Amino acid sequence: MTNLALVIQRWDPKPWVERFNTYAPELNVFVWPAEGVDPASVDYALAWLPPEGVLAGFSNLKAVFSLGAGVDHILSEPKLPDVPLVRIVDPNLTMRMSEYVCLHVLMHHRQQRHFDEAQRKGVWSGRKQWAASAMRVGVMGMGELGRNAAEKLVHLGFQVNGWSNSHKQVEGVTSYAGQGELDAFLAATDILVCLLPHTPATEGILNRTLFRKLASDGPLGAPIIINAGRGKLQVEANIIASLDAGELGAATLDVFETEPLPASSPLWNHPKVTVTPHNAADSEPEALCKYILRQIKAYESGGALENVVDKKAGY
Ligand code: NDP
Ligand code: OXD
Repeated sequence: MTNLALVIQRWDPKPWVERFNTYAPELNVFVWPAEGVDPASVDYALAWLPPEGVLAGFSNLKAVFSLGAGVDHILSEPKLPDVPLVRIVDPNLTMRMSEYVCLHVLMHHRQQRHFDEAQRKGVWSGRKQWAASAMRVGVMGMGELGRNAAEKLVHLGFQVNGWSNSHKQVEGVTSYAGQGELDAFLAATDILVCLLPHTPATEGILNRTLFRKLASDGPLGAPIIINAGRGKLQVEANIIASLDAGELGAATLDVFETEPLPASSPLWNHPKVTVTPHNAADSEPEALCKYILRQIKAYESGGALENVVDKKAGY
């Protein structure tokens, strides 16, 4: 019998168990900690925010699956077993992220926050509106998610630039790469969309020094940031300082230094901030169970795993 342990914090594991039982009744799926189950019998760990030390206790593990696209929550485990770490790359998740990016880029571009406020006050208040082609959107992180979002933004008519470790060829998108081209990328960005992973190299990258390098001559008067990558990429005190100083015009934040966002955070009530609860691209058990099961089936039959993480790179 092949044993799958769901090691999940903050999410309800029930829908995952139900889907695995429906699609692969021949596998033994249980939520960890599972009474009476020997950790040495676990073949595959399916993890979201696994508590420290749990994965290290599975001594005969064949692979770890992250239940999300990000893997920082697993790579932070000091004694991670030396087995392949697989992450989610799935159209369902990718499309959700592109929906989120388009929604928030358009919300800022169309100045919807102003109209919401005007409606609340009962004021008929028009504003000058630009075509998408007047707006430069910069996507930091041109991986699976960034690339798809960039393509959608091109279709909407925006001028789109992308920044990543290596250069990319995406139709309609100007590619920038590495530290050497970061300043030029920022100087050409009115709306910054961050879809970077959290690694030692990216931690705190969204800081005041970076915000001051964004274009300040765009149609909206001040640059906008949208972060749906990870909270540890951003310095929240710097975001607030830059918003208050007018260096940033507004921010949409889906991820936070501490999650859930503490009730005491000034971000909750800041007039220029839109907060969403780390749900830009939820992991949907129905779609993702099928992806994981397809991979396990192939691996058990001698095939290769897909989307294996380069642990040294950290993403
Ligand atoms: P990928 O690994 O496919 O892409 C990561 C991109 O970031 C790559 O283009 C990579 O460059 C670039 N990158 C990494 N490090 C650096 C660096 N130091 N400097 C410049 N570029 C860098 O990841 P995904 O697109 O699948 O996911 C991105 C992140 O989105 C996840 O790690 C996760 O944190 C977040 N996420 C958030 C969700 C949410 O609901 N808020 C949902 C899902 C994911 P290169 O291509 O050259 O290697
Ligand atoms: C992910 C996430 O990494 O939901 O998939 O944050």
